[in-house]
Amino acid sequence: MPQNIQFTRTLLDHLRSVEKVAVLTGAGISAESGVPTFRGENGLWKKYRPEELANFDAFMSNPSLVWEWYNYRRDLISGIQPNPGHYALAELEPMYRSFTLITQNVDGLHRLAGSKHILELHGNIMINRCISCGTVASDVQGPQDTDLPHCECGELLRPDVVWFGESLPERELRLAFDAAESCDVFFSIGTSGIVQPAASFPLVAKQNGAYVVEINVEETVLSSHMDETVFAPSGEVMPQLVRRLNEVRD
Ligand code: BV8
Ligand code: ZN
Repeated sequence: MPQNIQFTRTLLDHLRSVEKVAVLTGAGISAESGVPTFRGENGLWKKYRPEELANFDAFMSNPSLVWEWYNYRRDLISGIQPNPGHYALAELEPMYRSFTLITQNVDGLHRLAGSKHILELHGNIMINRCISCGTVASDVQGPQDTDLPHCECGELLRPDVVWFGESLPERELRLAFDAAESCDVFFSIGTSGIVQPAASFPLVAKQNGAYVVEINVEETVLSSHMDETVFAPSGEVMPQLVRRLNEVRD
């Protein structure tokens, strides 16, 4: 039975009166959909080393291993659905004049849940891109067995995600900073706050006067900087928050 979450009067009053809300999500918001996180107990980085898999040099030195890992994750993701936390964020969006959902996740679950204004900072795992000419192929599966997917130009295809050491997409990064700098309330949901530059957004929001709320099942490096932290699963917290806000509006 989900626990009854307590929200402060300050947060509820803010959310009933402000115009601009921004959200940063990480792997934690997809955990209740069955997607493993990166740094939790059975996190992906526990079994694999990111240096060996989520960077360009690793890919070029062993494309089959990296494709094997991404296919394993694609299989994991293709069978799952958004959870109540994703749906609650989609419900929240039209309640504000300006609502920006910044995600580090590559699983596409926010779009599937109906969110519209999404900034995918780290790309999308279901899309392939040519390492040379940049052609994007969204319906191509990775290699089965040994053959690696190639572009018409003859070069290798890679998953269209941002690897360590690679810069984030210009447009998404700029819009994310704009949102963090100008919002009235900023949520950090289900992220350990370790990966840069994404982890800087809650602090940018705070520095620009936003009321910053963290929703996580455990303390993170961001917690001490937050105005409010709700320690509970986002799939329970977010639907209850939306319900509380709707109560007032009826
Ligand atoms: C860049 C995509 C520069 C691929 C990912 C110092 C040393 C070395 C390197 C650096 C450094 N400082 C900065 C860097 C660079 C590096 C970095 O940040 N390294 C870290 C590890 C220190 N950053 C980069 O390389 C970035 N690029 O900086 O470029 C540059 C500049 C100009 C020109 C050229 C280059 C690129 C970063 C992107 C890397 N790509 N993934 C893929 O997915 O395969 S990172 C990976 O981590 C995922 O994208 C993931 O989204 C991201 C962040 O992880 P989280 O989402 O936070 O997940 P995590 O498991 O950590 O935490 C989950 C949380 O959820 C936990 O807190 C848990 O408690 C909570 N939770 C669990 N269940 C629930 C829950 N919360 C709520 N409810 C629940 N039910
Ligand atoms: Zn090509």
